[in-house]
Amino acid sequence: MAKIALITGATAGIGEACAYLFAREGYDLILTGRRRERLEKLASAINSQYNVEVAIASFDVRNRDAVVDNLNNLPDDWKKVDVLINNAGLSQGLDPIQNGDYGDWETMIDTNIKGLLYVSKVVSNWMIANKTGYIINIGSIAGKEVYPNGNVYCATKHAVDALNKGMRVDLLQHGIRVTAVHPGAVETEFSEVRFKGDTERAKKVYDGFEPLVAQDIAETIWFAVSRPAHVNINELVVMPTAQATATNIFRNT
Ligand code: NDP
Ligand code: 8X3
Repeated sequence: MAKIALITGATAGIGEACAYLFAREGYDLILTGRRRERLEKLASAINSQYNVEVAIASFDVRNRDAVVDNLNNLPDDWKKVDVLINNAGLSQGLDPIQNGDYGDWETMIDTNIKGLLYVSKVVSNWMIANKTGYIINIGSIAGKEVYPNGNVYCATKHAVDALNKGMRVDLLQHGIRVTAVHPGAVETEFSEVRFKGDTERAKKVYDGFEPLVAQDIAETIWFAVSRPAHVNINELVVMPTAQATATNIFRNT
C-alpha cells in the first residue's frame, strides 16, 4: 500500500481540502466524519481524480466506543497510518460566559478535546507499533489568544495547544512527529456551525477582507509533513494578511 493519511472531519472545510491534497500526493486515505453521504461522495470524487485507495468511517468523535470500534474494525493494512490529521472540531455559540449554553460547552469540549484524545490514543498506538508516524493537530488562533465571548471555544483550543506539546514529549522516543497548525479566519462551514445555520451572520464574519481558504491550511499541513524525517515543525500560526490578531481585522468596508 501507499502511505496512509487518516483525516478526521473530512466532510467539509479544512479536512476535505486535506483529503484532496493528500490524494494528489499519492496517499491512501481514511476519511472520517458523521455525515456518511458526504464521505461517500468525497471518496468517489477522489477516486475519479486520483489513483489512491479511500476508506471511509462514519462516526461521532464524541462517542468513545464508536471511535475505538470504528478504528479497530479497519483491516490491519489500513492501521499503518503515516499521517493523522486531528481536524474534526467546531465552535457553538458566541456568548459571554454568564450566558453560555451548557449544551454548547459540552459539545465543544467533547468534540475538540475528548474526541481528539480518543482518536489520538488509538492511532498513536498503531504508530508506535509501526515505529513511524506524524500527527497534525488543528488548533486555532483561539488557542493562542482569548477573545470576547470566545471563552469555552478558546479554552478547548488552548487545550489542543497543550495536548500538541504533550504528545510531542510523550511520542518523541517513538520517532513520531507532532505539529500544531493554528489558523486564523478560514472561510468554511465553521461560522455557519457556530451560528447554528444563521448564514447571514456567518457570512458577515468574512465581510470586507480576504479570509484564508481551506486549501491554504491543507498546503501548510503538507509543507510540514513533507519536511525531511529529521525535521519537526512544532507549530505554525497561519493568518489572513488582513488579520493581525483574533480580533484585529482590517476590513475595507
Ligand atoms: P467545518 O465546519 O467546515 O468542518 C468541520 C469538520 O469537523 C466537519 O467535517 C465535521 O464533520 C467535523 N466534525 C465536527 N463535529 C464532529 C463530531 N462530533 N464528530 C466527527 N466529526 C465532527 O469547519 P473547518 O474546516 O473550518 O474546521 C476544521 C477545524 O479547524 C476545526 O477543528 C476548527 O476548530 C479549526 N479551525 C477553523 C478555523 C476557521 O476559521 N474555519 C480557524 C481555526 C481553526 P461532520 O459534521 O460530518 O461530523
Ligand atoms: C476559528 C478562528 O478566531 O473564529 O478557530 O476562533 S476564530
